[in-house]
Amino acid sequence: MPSEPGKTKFQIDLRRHLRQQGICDNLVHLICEIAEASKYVINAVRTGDLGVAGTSNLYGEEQLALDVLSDRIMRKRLIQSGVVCNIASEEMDEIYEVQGDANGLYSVAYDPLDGSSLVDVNLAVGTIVSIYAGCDLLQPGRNQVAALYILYGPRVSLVYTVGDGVHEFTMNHLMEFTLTRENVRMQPEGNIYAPGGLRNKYNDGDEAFIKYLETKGCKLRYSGGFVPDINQVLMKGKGLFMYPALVGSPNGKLRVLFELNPMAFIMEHAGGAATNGTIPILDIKPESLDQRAPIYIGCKADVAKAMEFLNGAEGVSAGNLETKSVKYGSV
Ligand code: AHM
Ligand code: MG
Repeated sequence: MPSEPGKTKFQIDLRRHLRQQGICDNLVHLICEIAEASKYVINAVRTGDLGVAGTSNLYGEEQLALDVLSDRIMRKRLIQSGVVCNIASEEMDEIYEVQGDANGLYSVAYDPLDGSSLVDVNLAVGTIVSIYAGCDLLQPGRNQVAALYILYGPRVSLVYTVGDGVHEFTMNHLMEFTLTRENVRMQPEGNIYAPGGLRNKYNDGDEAFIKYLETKGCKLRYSGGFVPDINQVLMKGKGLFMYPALVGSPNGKLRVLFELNPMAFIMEHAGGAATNGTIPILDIKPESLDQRAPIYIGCKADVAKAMEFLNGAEGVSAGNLETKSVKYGSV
């Protein structure tokens, strides 16, 4: 997309860029409100209480004070936006109904502070957001009208798509998001890999795939934070992130609604791919808010290669999770 006459692309702010996308005013407003909320989240990350909240989320995981605070910041802003009907969050047990009339409104699923356990060791974390038209949140990710994430690293960046290219904005000294990369594109294949999960719980197909990547000379680049790990693959335009099925966790760890769908939507619109090992992430029909799935996401050829290993085409079988659980005991 061309920059406006008289303006370099570095001077284009988020609202102006969104308006150039030809989307409706409500969606522009919603994304800008989420961007505003992120300024309070980053303030909480930088200065907030690092302790536990004393509560747990719907996965039974202990919530940190930062998880709860970030969730409240996001939820309040979404409610007050006036353009949202339903909200789902990784930190809430059920859907929060803001208003019943879906006409012209949006529903939002989000992870307010993904990787929050990394804040106390000062690693990068992020907010991940998925947006649908209307009230239905349990629909395939392909129906998203927008997806974005905000990365809280040495700099704060926001990456979004509304289905027409993927664009990166960076927060400046005035806390405004200005355009830094337009139409981010993935190369066909890459040389970096970010493998999540304990490797001694991998099945034979995933193990063989990792050995293939190592032999090929790919660089290991894994931070433990989904947002920075995906952002690296996306901004370098090459490589792959995976969080596979594990012994004792056949659906992996990451959640379809809050983590996988928005990242898969962004990755596909940048020319990459995302699969659960069988079908594209975006074609999964979620049945519950807490649904998880394995994920392989990044360059098309790398994702296809992972699937070849998983499906036995490279001479190994993926179906050994049971024998592995015997080998390693109950996990
Ligand atoms: P969270 O939503 O509870 O923060 O968990 C998601 C994070 C991701 O950022 C990361 O990819 C993954 O968990 C790492 O998990 P683990 O270290 O447990 O394998
Ligand atoms: Mg998360």
